[in-house]
Amino acid sequence: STSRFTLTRALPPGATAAALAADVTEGLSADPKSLPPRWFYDERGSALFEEITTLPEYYPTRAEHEILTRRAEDIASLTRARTLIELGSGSSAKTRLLLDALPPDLSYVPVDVSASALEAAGRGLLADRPQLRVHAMVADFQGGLELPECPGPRLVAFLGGTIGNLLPAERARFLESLRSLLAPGDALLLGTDLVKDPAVLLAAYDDARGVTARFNKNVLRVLARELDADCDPADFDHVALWDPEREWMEMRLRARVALTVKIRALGTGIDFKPGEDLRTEISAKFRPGGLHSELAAAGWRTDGFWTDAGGRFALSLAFP
Ligand code: AVJ
Repeated sequence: STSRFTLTRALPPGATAAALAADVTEGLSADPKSLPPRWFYDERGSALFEEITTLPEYYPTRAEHEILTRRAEDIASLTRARTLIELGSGSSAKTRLLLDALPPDLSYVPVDVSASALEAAGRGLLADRPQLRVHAMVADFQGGLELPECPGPRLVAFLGGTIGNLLPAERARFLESLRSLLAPGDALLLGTDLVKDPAVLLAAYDDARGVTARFNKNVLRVLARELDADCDPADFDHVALWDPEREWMEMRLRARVALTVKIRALGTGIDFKPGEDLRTEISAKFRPGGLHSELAAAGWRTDGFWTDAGGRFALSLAFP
């Protein structure tokens, strides 16, 4: 099965550390302070996210799974895809639903920043699929993708609602550059969380067992390990809030007291006032009309739009 698995590194070694240093330098000296959410996902953070997806309050994963269960066959026949490219591949439960509806000799291209996640997921999928080929790509899909030569039509899946982690301008740029990468006949399957009762959203981002709080604070451990920072997770509170104007959830880390986070690798210290926030994530929630116009503005024609029975989450199928 070795010949059916290849792994390409589109990220030069050290690129990740340099990107973290740049994000920290920029985000922690800004006012208000912020960090991009991609830094949550080291091994521990990825495991905590997997745990979040099983919590009673965190509905998006189950809602999206419900839609895929019902619609995978439609997606396969509407796209006739021979290559599936999955951005931010994560766990493979949802991937399996798509793979099982697509042709058995499919080329599967999972794209992720974590080589170890790609290895584990890729090999697991190959085990019971003798005709599948996996071309894993270590890449940061926000920084311009280079896709391997694979048969068309190609279906790009960007699931989970992760597009909501981008600011509106970043989203527009991302959707445009993705479209320019694809050819006529290729397609995009986009998962988006929908606007709903703020109480439901707040519970999903601040669960009773505190798993999301641990996930949020995990970024402090990443800073401690990668940049020799001396931050103590116990000095911060987990905060989830709904922004009704911009219709996004935010996660923040709120300093309990005045403190200075020394970042030895960068030779700096970051001062927090008591109660000062560091924004660690936005997670935008969409309305069908707004989503459709964002896709159209980036040159996509939406041909499929499906929600779960509860109307909580949506999958859109769009063509360049
Ligand atoms: C994996 C980015 C879709 O935004 O809901 C889970 C991450 N943050 N709980 C999301 C997350 C807080 C999740 N995404």
